[in-house]
Amino acid sequence: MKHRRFLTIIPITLLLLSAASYLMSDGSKSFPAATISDNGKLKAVVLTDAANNPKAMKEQKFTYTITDENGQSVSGAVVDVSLTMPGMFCGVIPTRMTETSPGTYVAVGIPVMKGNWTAVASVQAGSDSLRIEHPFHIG
Ligand SMILES: [Cu+2]
Repeated sequence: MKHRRFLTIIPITLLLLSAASYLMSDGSKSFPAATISDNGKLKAVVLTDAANNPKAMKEQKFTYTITDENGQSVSGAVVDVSLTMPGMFCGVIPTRMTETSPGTYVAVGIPVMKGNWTAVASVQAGSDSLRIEHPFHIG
């Protein structure tokens, strides 16, 4: 009898453990690696640097690829990116921007705490502008 009771405890324990690990998981899987924004004039694709396991207080890279309505790379655009936490008041974190090749812009910034973040970018190319919000998670 004792043995049988013990055997029923195991699946219940496993169930509780899996529920706990689900609740404690950081939910980063629900965040897209890439975000696309297209207004017919400008198109921006943002990629989180997945190789750099995102950590608070560490530099994080975001790569923006900007193209025009013909799919041509847009170089010389002003791409301004800042990092914010939706629903929190921990401020707006600036990033530094480098156009690493024509149409490819890399923003580097430091998310200061764990949680859900948004990289908010405004792109200005000539008279065209585009806004793109890229959600990401810092575990
Ligand atoms: Cu915060």
